[in-house]
Amino acid sequence: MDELLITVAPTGAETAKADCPQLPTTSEEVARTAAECEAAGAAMIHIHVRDASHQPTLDQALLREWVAAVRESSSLVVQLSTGGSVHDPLDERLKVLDAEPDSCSLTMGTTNFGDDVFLNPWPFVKDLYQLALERGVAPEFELFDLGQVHALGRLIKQYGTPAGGKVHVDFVMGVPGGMPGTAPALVAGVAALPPEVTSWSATGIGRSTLAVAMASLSMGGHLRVGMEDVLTISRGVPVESNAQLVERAVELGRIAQREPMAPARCRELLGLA
Ligand code: KMH
Ligand code: ZN
Repeated sequence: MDELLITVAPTGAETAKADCPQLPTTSEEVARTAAECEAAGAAMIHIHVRDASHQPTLDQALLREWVAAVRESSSLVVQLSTGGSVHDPLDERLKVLDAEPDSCSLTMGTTNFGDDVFLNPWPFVKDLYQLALERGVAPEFELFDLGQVHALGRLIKQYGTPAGGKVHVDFVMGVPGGMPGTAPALVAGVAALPPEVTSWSATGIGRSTLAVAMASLSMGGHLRVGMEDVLTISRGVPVESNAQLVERAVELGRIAQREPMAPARCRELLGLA
C-alpha cells in the first residue's frame, strides 16, 4: 500500500479556549495530544503556541517549552507555525526558527483571512526561506491560492530547493479570502505545482474538510487534519479531540488503500533524515 502522511494541526491561532475547551492550549495538553495522535496514525504536528491566558503567542520560551514537550511525549516531526496569528509582527515570526523545530510553515503570499489580512510580503517570504535553508529547518510551503503556487516556482528558481531536494507543500483551502475547498480548485493547484515539488498534502477549512480530504486522496496527496482547521466532526457535532480527526483520516486512507506514514518516513519525505 502507498503511504499516507497525516499531519495534525491541533490548535491554530483563531479559536478561543472558552469556545472550545477541548482545544489543546498548554504544553501538557499538546504533549498529550501529540502522543494520542501519533498512536492514531499522525506523523507530523503543526504547532501554534498559546500563553497562560490561552492566547496565541510567539514567546520564545514557550515555543521552546512546547517543542520540548512534544518531543518528550512523541516522535512526531515538529513543525512550528511561522504564520502565527494575523496580529503577529513579521520580525517575531522570523524568530520562530530560533526555537529549533524540525520544520516550519512558510506561506507563499498575502491572503485575505476573513475580515483580517494574513500578511506574507515577498521580502518576508524570501527572508524566511533563506533562514530556513541556513538553519536546516524543512519548510512546508503553505498555499492558500493559485497565485501562491506560482510564487513557489519563483522562489525555487531564485534560491533553489531545500537541502536534499525535498519540496513539500500543503494546500490550505476554504479560508474566506483564499481558494475554495473544492476538488476542482485542488486539481488546478496540483496541476500548477512547480516540477521541483516532491510531495503535497491538503486541508480544507470548516465544512470543506471532507471534500478536500477525499479529493486529495483520490489524487495521491497527503492529509492535514486537526482542530486548527475544523471544529465539527459532522454538521453541528463538535470534534471531541484531535485524535478523533486523525482516526477519521486513517479510515479514509484505509478506504483509499493507503497506510499511515510513520514519523521516520516523514523525516525522509522532508529531507531531514
Ligand atoms: N493563523 C493564520 C493567520 C501558518 O500556520 O503558517 C496563519 C496560519 C498559517 O495558520
Ligand atoms: Zn497554522
